[in-house]
Amino acid sequence: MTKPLKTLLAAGVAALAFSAAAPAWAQFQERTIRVSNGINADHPVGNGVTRMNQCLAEKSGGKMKLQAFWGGALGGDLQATQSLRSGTLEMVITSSSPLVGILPDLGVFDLPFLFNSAKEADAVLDGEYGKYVADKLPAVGLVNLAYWENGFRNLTNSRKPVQKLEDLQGMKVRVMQNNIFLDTFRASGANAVPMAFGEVFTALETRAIDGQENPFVTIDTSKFSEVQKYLSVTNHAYTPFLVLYSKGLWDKLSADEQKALTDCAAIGRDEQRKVSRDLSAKALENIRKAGMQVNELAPAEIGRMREAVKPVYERHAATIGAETVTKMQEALEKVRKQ
Ligand code: TK8
Repeated sequence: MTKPLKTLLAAGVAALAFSAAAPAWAQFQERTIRVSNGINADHPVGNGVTRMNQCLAEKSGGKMKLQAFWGGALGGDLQATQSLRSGTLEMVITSSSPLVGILPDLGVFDLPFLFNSAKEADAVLDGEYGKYVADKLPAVGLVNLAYWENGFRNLTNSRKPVQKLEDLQGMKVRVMQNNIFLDTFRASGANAVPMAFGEVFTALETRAIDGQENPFVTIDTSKFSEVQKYLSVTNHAYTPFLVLYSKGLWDKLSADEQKALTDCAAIGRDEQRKVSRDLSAKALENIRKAGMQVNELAPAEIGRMREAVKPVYERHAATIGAETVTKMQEALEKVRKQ
């Protein structure tokens, strides 16, 4: 063996030995990842972010950190998502609903009374179907790390108890910036007003609008009980949170960094969903204690609401995408058989 070859080989062996002995976080850089949130820090998303952060610290040897901003401090959900697309912000945790203008397929999650239980939602979102939708996001400049939970949505208002469909007649209800929610509430007889989440509290307080709809934990942690009197348990839709990363910035991460983020988002998700579900009953209790009147709706009335909004499915199938809707129906059938 010639001397230069020997030296080369030795160097190669040394390099191999070095990489094998190198700490697992060698492929990580110091990164502070900003995360925009519309909700407040005491929402279960806060627990999820804390858990995700611990996980990232372990995997990256303390190099990767999430820095969360709350209460829309970095702008509304849609605005923050656009910042991800232009590569000026790393992450946002948002309901999928305001993003239908970016990816119409996301509208599938807004179809009224789609999921019957959290178990169904988990199975569909964490399974093949969730991946099918998430795979469409890179084309619009976004990467979904996981589906977290906002939850089943319920209606609040300051005017009167809503116990049946007719009570909604002419009521000014804020909906997310989303045609399916708009149509659902119009079909129910309400005067639906699309609005960004950050403007809702003030709009309720000044009575520019009568009501809004969100899950118990969001109603509670956003203090809507201070400006709303009546709550109707409608469970009319389940909204997932998307944990989104900017595709442009994602492509600049190492494979190890990407894997850590994906793995830790799933660990954060499990914690976030657990807290969300544990807290839901407590949130309802807080809402009651804050002086709101809670109305459970008779199953027959919920049935009438379901009937009234049925045409929404037909009207929006083409916009959402026929394949996306059909695949959802198939996924649900499969889950319901299990
Ligand atoms: C929070 C929103 C909110 C959503 C809405 O950022 O807009 O009503 O339900 O929870 O994503």
